[in-house]
Amino acid sequence: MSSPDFSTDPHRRLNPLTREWVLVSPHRSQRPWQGQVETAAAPVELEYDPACYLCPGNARAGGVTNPAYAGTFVFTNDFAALKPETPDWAINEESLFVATSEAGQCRVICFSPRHDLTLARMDVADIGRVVRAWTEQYVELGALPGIRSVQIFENRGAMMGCSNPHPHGQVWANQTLPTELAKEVLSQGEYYRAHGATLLGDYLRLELRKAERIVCANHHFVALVPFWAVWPFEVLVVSRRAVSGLDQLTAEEQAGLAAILKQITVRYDQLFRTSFPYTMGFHQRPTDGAEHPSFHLHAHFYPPLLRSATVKKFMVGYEMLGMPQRDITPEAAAGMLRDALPA
Ligand code: H2U
Ligand code: ZN
Repeated sequence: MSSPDFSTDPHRRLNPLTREWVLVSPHRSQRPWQGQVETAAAPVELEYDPACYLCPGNARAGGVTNPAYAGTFVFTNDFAALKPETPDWAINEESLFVATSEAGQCRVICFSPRHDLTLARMDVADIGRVVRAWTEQYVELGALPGIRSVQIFENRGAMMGCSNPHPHGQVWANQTLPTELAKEVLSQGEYYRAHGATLLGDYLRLELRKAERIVCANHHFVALVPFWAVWPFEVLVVSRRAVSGLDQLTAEEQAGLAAILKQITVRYDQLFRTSFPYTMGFHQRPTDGAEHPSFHLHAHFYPPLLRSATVKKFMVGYEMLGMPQRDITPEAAAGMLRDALPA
């Protein structure tokens, strides 16, 4: 066996959180593109949009009027995918028709009353208020009987299916563990039992030593392009201290999280010279009452843009039928994000 050359040889990398593989084909980033070209999102200029259903004082699609809120604002999703009063049932016909009812709640969190802001354009103190709102929602929804997981996320940009440029995110809380969280609970649990430390804590220590994929860091959080990244400029944000949820962060760590979120989103906007689209969200311990010391709080950023603001990655062909694949290596992407801002 010869020694690996990550920058030229096609190879597979393992994601230890999900136990899924990604095919890395570094040489392919040179290929020409004559396919669909997206238009880069222009920044929103209006501080208040009378037609926006999230701006303070405006009527929402469901008919309710928003209060004249000044900070963050949380409301129950008017078109919730999950509802608390769902009747309880399960079917299983010969293991081929299997279904169970699913109860839960969905909420929307406005990050700011200002229609024209994004996390990248907000100041760190205001992002800190968003971190506290996320924490309150995790605690409040997680404490409800029958709620075993709380998923906090943000869809940013029309390309990611975001319905409105007003800065906002969502929380879905439900009875069972969604697929991605279930995979991470399993692998982190097994790792913890075998090694007596969290998987992401050990991984972070190695990444800091290698210093190849780190994008930015502060005293409490590190942002890096994971070794197993699938999306072109995917970023993983990991807490330096092994905590299992936002509720275990100290006030200083909350501020550290707010600061690193600003760092990442500003780098994205700088590198692509656009209001950068992504889906981001937190993975936290299930809220089933168990302690889950194996679970290490983190956030994933999944941006669809490839190379430029106008070329988007599609998960098609081999990726739908076989496995995910990437062209630009995580090492190269991390370097570009690092260089997007002066050190
Ligand atoms: P995005 O985060 O993907 O943009 O979705 C916004 C959510 O806001 C979406 O789930 C909800 C939609 O159901 N919504 C309301 O609850 N009330 C409204 O008036 C419009 C949108
Ligand atoms: Zn608005």
